[in-house]
Amino acid sequence: MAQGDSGAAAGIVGIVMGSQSDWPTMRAAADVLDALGVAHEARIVSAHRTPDRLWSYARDADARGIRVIVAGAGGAAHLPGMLASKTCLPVIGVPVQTRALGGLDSLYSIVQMPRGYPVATMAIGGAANGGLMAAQILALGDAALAGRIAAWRAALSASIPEVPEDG
Ligand code: RP5
Repeated sequence: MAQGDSGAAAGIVGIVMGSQSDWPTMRAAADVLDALGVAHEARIVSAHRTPDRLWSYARDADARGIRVIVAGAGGAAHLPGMLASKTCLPVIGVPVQTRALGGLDSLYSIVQMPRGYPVATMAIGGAANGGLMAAQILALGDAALAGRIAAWRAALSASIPEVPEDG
């Protein structure tokens, strides 16, 4: 089992990223999917450095049982959009924060897709929400998962204090 994969042989959610350096950001998607009991896999698939890997990943994802892709990249972040050009599976884009431009470059690269090829774009660094969005899509056909998401949100809500404290 590769690092970042859940126990299932094939992940239902494909978490892909342009570089190893994106993993500290993207592991938040894996963490939330773990918490919700959603099978997932994590792969490095670079639009520029491994274009053949990108093409075969997108081409084979549906047949391999992937239902949603969460794709994170930084800078010239073409990975989510190129995946969306090759597969009809929903693609959720996560702009990774960059040193030079703070992630605005990543955000603009991901969000401005042409008509016909949408990428559901999260906030800069918003990998946890990417995982949650993937789970919510899957929960449309999975009442048990919908219940786990509701419980997860209720726990988050309950953890928010009503009165601020010093320090
Ligand atoms: C992008 O370039 C990756 O998604 C990453 O965010 C960025 C920098 O990659 P490294 O130079 O750290 O491998 O393709």
